[in-house]
Amino acid sequence: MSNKDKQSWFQRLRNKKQEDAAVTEAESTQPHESEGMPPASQESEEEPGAQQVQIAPVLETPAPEIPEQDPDSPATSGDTGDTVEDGEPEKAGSQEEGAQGWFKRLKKGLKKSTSAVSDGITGIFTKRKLDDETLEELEDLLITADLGVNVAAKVASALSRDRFNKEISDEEVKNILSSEIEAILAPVAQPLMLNSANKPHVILMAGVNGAGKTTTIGKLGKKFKDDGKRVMLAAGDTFRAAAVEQLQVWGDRVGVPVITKEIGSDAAALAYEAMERAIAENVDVLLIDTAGRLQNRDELMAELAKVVRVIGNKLDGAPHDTVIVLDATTGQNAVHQVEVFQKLANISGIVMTKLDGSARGGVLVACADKFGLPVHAIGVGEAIEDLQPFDARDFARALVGLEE
Ligand SMILES: Nc1nc2c(ncn2[C@@H]2O[C@H](COP(=O)(O)OP(=O)(O)O)[C@@H](O)[C@H]2O)c(=O)[nH]1
Ligand SMILES: [Mg+2]
Repeated sequence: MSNKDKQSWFQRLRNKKQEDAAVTEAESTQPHESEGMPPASQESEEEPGAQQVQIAPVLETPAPEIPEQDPDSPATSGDTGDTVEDGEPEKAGSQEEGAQGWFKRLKKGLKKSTSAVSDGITGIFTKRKLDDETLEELEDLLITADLGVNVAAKVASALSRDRFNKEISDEEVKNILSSEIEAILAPVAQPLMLNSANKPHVILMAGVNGAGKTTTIGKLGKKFKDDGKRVMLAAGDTFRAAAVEQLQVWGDRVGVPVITKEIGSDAAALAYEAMERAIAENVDVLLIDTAGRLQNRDELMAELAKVVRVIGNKLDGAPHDTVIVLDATTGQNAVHQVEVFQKLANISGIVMTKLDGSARGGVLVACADKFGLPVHAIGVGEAIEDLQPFDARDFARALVGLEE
């Protein structure tokens, strides 16, 4: 495998990070259109694949509020998908800030989660000692911010190790907290790597309806295409007409083929057809969408198992990645979703979306701590550039409100 093959778009984006500072004023003020769910009217005018991936622009307009799902009932609350397609994509064209690095973009996206953590710490540690009382308050704060009981305890013990009964500033607490979070996140920050020996490299996207599967497939498809890969998408959520259409729109937009079947047809049959075509057409990467309805778990489990079996029969070792897409606004429910889907399929990694609309971004730390699964990417908005490679240090520092 050549180095170029090994280099994922994530790594390239990472390299681009350094270049962000150099983005010119002219570039940064140039409007760019919304990528969330492109209106059909734009499709005809747009040359597929012609659009450049923009790295730096940051949206001035606030991210749309994502309604919170009921944390106690993942089965029904996650199923927001059918209405999702009607949602207005984020208006990205009007105003953009000047040259901004990834960090600022991430920080902006995480704003709500950050203020939950950062303001709380300042509140607790202003002119106070690190004692049992403040430690308990800190633990409560971290649990409330969705980092999980285990992470909260770890942080508290790290803090008390050498600072107990001493005065400590909020800034010091934030630094220690961010180091602890970074240590938890570093081992899981692993980009989605395509292996060019896999023809095609098959990625199965799982997760509850509304989590961001289809959108993430569209964004990844665009990035891979821009990386010079032959990309194919498969509309494996055969249950919902809107879901198939939504993927088709992304395919047209990105300029890559989308394999579809009639609504209600067997997802495994669709997967089989997609595999055949992908192999015949020498595709590099096949991204397969799946249904996310959990109302009937047995049915979904059987369907997913069959899809996986069919894919594996067509190509040894496939699917090469089975990625669960999680919606950060669901807080602790995201942890529960991983548990559920691990029983349904052999989950190999995580993408977490909607960190922008959420005050519960800390759940990513809880997931990392609990499952140790690779976190491939995070979504901090609806634009293509808002799907970012996951960087442990950046995330940890942004979350607790520190500078880069
Ligand atoms: N604000 C925000 N919205 C997102 C993000 N990722 C996805 N979405 C939106 O979430 C909604 C549901 O996404 P979709 O891909 O249809 O979910 P699916 O049912 O899992 O396929 C869509 O309106 C997306 O545009 C993100 O990172 N930030
Ligand atoms: Mg979908």
